[in-house]
Amino acid sequence: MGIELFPSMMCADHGRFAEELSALEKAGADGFHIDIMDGRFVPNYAMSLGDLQYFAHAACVPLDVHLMMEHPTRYMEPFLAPLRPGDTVYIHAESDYQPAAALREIAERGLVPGIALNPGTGAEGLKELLKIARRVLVMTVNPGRAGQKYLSYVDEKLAELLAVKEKYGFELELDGAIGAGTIKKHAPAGVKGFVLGTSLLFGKDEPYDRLITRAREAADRG
Ligand code: S6P
Ligand code: MG
Repeated sequence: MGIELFPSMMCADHGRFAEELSALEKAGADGFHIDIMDGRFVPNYAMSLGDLQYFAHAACVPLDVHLMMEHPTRYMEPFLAPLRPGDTVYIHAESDYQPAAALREIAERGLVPGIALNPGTGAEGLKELLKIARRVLVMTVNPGRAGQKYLSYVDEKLAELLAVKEKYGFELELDGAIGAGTIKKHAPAGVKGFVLGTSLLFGKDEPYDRLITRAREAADRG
């Protein structure tokens, strides 16, 4: 099953980004998930613009940039500038009066436009955005922190989005408390991307390559 696995670099060792990047690429990571927080849309800060510039410069695989910021139409530009064609940028549907305009700007720069949805945001009313977004990031925890519990009520919305993903032409990705059981359940249903944080990848006693291989096997066993 062709799933994509994105280590969430806010969970990596920030004092050893070069070693982390190299080990995760060797282990088969499909891209790096970069969490950007503004302290307003979510009550926290994660990776910096400098971190994003470093990964855009050093990574061989695509970046998966998750903007948790208010009004991305006004504030996202510096975070788009370092990116390479094919990198994905997710803005939150809840974060702007004009999310469609933000998605359009991302696409016009040759980047992949993505829409992220808080657990409390339903799929109803998103039809027009789904026509523009090429990827949808379904948050399975309330954004702002790593190490939370998976919110299983989100599964109903996920099923609704899976049912229309071919019609509108987008891929689905899950972010928040992703373990092998989640991958095993949702990959066969058609979820393409999974963000890997402390639940499956970071702070474990096993090497990254073994953990990533096991995550892929979970998808195949589903
Ligand atoms: C949360 C952020 C996520 C986390 C990820 C951590 O605000 O958007 O990308 O980094 O959820 O994974 P885990 O397994 O610790 O929940
Ligand atoms: Mg994220």
